Amino acid sequence: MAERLGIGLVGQGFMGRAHSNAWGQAARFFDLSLRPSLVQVVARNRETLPRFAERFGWQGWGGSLRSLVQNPEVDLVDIGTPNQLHASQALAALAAGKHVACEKPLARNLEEARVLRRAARKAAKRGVRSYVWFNYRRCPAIGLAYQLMREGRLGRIQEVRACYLQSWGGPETPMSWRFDRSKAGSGAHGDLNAHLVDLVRFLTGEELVRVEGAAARSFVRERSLPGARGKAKTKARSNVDELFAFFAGLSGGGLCSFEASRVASGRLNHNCLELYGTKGAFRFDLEKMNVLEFFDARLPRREQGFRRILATEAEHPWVASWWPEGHLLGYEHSFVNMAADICRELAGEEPEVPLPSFEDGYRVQAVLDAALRSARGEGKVRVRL
Ligand code: SOE
Repeated sequence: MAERLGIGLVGQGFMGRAHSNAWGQAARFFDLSLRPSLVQVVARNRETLPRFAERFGWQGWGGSLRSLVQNPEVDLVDIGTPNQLHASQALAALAAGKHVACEKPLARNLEEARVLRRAARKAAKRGVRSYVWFNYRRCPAIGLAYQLMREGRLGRIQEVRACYLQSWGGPETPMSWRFDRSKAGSGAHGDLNAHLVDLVRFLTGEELVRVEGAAARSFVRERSLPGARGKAKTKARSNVDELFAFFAGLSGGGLCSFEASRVASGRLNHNCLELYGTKGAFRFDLEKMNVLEFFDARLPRREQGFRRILATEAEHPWVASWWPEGHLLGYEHSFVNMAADICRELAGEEPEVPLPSFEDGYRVQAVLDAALRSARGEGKVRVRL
């Protein structure tokens, strides 16, 4: 009989749904010796929470964060709330001896991330684990790229081009926490460059050590307040970047460009990574998430060219737990794969691909922070790891 891993979730929004689905699906598709049990979900909106809990199969709902972190049935606290709540909620869970899986970015700024890293290191001495939902590590095509990189198939990485382009951030989008710097920390930068920085660190195995230059744009100054019709105040100030680009140097000597945008007209979820090494190259595009394009410079020149690998074979990471070859996976599978790997790691098994911890979350935040300082005029900024 498999043991259970009691999950407590905070938040019922986009990530609350993605994480609930992941915990609910993991044991249906993966053979787990530690199986998620959806114990309790808490969230601000108590009106919609019972329906949410019933739809996703939560055994209990409601109560305070305190009731959740004190619940003896809860072993892991999953934080799917807006950025401004991550630090207080993660600290409360770690202090209560619970494992934590927190949405990205880990924090709003480097100081918050430093406090969380310190708390996670202290909790780790008691066997408590901390994770950050950098879910794209668990797209099979990225998992394949990770494996090939560990085999040295690209040689020394000289150039990385990373962009995450969306187009939902125009003036017609109403105000939310994502557009308030005091709540989000930053805009597209912390939201999307966070994913790119994690993927570059993860795939190259190198650190980003210095930001060489950065620039940002905020195109939208105010946004309509949802449900404010007829009220005195109908608009709120939007004070985050819609576009943030920067260059950073890798510890191995290579140079990376990063570009995050919420106003790239026509781009819906264009998370695109290109790695260029001395022996080959990769290209990944989330909008074609099952494909890894691979250029192998070791082939005879007449046979060279970018190959399109459909990472849907049983040999590719996580795929054997899903469908026969060629049947494709989607966005939600990256979260299920991560939930399954967290269960595996907490059961003492070694996942095929490393899980992102609060240490990784901190190191991502350190790069984001250096880029913000560079964009504010500090020029070349060393990353404070
Ligand atoms: C932004 O819209 C967003 O939801 C990010 O916050 C997520 O991290 C990304 O996976 C999809 O886009």
